Amino acid sequence: MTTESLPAVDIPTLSDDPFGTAILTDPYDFHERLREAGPVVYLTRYQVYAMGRYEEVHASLINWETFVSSRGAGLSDFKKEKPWRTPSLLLESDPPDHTVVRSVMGGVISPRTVRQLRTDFTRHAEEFIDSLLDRRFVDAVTDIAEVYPLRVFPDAVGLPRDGRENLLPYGALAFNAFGPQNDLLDAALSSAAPVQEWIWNSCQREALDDNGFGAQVWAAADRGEITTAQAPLLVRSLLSAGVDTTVYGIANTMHSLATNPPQWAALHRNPGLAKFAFDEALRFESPVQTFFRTASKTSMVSGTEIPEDSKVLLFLGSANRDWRKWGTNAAEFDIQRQGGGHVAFGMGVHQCVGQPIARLEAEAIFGALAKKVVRIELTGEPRAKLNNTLKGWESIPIELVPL
Ligand code: OVV
Repeated sequence: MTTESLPAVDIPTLSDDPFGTAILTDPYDFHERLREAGPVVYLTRYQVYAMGRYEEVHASLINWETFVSSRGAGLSDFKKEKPWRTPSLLLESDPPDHTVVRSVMGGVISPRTVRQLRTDFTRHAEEFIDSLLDRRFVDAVTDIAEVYPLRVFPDAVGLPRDGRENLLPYGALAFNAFGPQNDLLDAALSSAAPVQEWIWNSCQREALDDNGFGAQVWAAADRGEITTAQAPLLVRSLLSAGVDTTVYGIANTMHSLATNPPQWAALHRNPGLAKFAFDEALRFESPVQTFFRTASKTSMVSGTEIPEDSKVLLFLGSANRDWRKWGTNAAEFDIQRQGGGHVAFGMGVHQCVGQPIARLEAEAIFGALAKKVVRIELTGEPRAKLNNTLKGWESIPIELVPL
C-alpha cells in the first residue's frame, strides 16, 4: 500500500472490494464490518470515503451543498473524467439547476397523475396473477418481476411498442456505470450502442404517444418551463430509473416473502398490508444498494474530516439494516415493522421522484397476489443477479398455491 492511497487523517480503513462478486452477491457481512469499523471508513481499493450507518448516510444525503451530485452519483468524478453519457438533469445536478427540472418532473409524476393509473394498473395485475395461477409453477423474477412492470410502465410513459426489450439492458447499463470499470460494466457496455440509440430515439416527441408521462414532459417544454433540449433528457430519466428499479424491488419483495412463510401468511390474511410489505422489503433488501456523492468542500462527519474533492460512497442498503436505527432485529423481515424512514429511495432533494409509480405497481401486484395466493413455496435455489449498484435476483423458482 502506498501512502498516496491513504487518507490524510487516521480513520478506519477496509481493503474489501464492494463491487466484487462476493460482496455484490451477499453484502451483509461486509455491511456489518463497515458499520462497526466506524461512522466514516476509507476504502483503500477505490480511495474513497464510505458510510454504512443510518445516521451519517441520512445526514450526507440531505446535505446536498457539501455532498454534491453534479460531479456524478457513481465512482467517476465528472470534474476529472468524461461521463459515459450526457449527465442526467435530475440525478447528476445540484440546486438551483436541479430544482427547476425536479419540480417539472414532480408535476408530471404527481399524486393526481398517478391516481389516474390506479384502476388500469390494478386490473392488469389481477389478470396477470390469474394467468400465473393457471401455470402454478413459475419464476418470480422472469415470470413476475420482469413482466408486470414492463406491461404497465412503458404504456404509462407512452413509449413505442417495438424495441421495449431495450429497457432492461439500458437500466442494467446505467446502474453498472455508477461502479468501477470492472467486468460487469465492460459486459454491459459491449452491447450498448443499439440500446442507447433506441432509448434516445424513444425520448423524442415524435416517438411518444399523446397521453403518457413522456408527452407531459414535452408539454412542460411547450409551456416554457424547460427547454426543448432538456425534454428528451428528462424522458430519459424515466427510462433509466423507472424499469430495473421496480423489477428488482418486486423480485426482492417476492424473495423476502417466499423465504418467510409466516410473513406471507400475514399478508394473505390482510392484503391491505401489501404496501407495507413492499416498504419493508425495500428496507430489508434495498434494490439500489449504493450511491456516491462528491465533497464540494472539506467537512467534518461525526468527528472525521472528509477533504474537498473526495468521492464518498453511501451504503443505502447498509443504513437500512443499521441496528442503531432499526433495533436488534434489523436483519429480520417483518412487514408489521413500525414506521418508514428507510433510505432505499434516497432522502433529501434527490429522493426518488418516481416512487409513487413504484408504490402503485407494488400495491397492485402484491395486493392481487395476497388475495389469490395462500402460500408460496420455493421450488429451487434462487440465483443472485450481479450489478454494480442493484442487488437482486436472476431467478427465484416458486410454486404459487392458489386459494
Ligand atoms: C440510473 C438512474 C437512477 C436515477 C436517476 C437516473 C438514472 C436519471 O437518469 O435521472
